[in-house]
Amino acid sequence: MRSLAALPLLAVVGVLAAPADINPALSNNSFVVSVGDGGYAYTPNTIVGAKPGDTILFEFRKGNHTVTQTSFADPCSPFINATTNTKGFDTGFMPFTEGSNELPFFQLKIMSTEPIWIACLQANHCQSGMVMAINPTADKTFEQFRDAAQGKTGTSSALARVATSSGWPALAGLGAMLMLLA
Ligand SMILES: [Cu+2]
Repeated sequence: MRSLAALPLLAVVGVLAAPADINPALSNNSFVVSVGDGGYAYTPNTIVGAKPGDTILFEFRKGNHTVTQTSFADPCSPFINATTNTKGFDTGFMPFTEGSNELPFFQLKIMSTEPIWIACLQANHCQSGMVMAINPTADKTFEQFRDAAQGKTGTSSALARVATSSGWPALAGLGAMLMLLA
């Protein structure tokens, strides 16, 4: 009886050790988000459980949109930490040409489990609800973020930025970075 009991233990140890030793990347998840397909929308508009090493592929399927890191407190403005001068990632405008065979895309690499807030800064798209949350929390939900975005009035901050920006795309962000794929 004693020897029989020992065998399953050995087997369990072997199974657990194998994936981590052979290929750590197996545990990473890939998500795909469609941009603009359903009007002013990211589909899906919420991703939960994203963790460092995961990737999110944004496919720009219609219109002309951006994937811009913003903040919970200011949903429709590009993220910037004024103290450290840390900025967010920003694809800039990614127009899709109707009838084209080429689908513009960007891949976002997740580097944190903290919430990441995203908006489209084309015209009034953000204010129309074109926002997205990665890892929202019970205290800071996607719905709260979207409601705040839609409560904004006046000229979108995006319009001012379009006229002055020459730094797109901005790849490095807070908790995530954009990667150009070959
Ligand atoms: Cu848009």
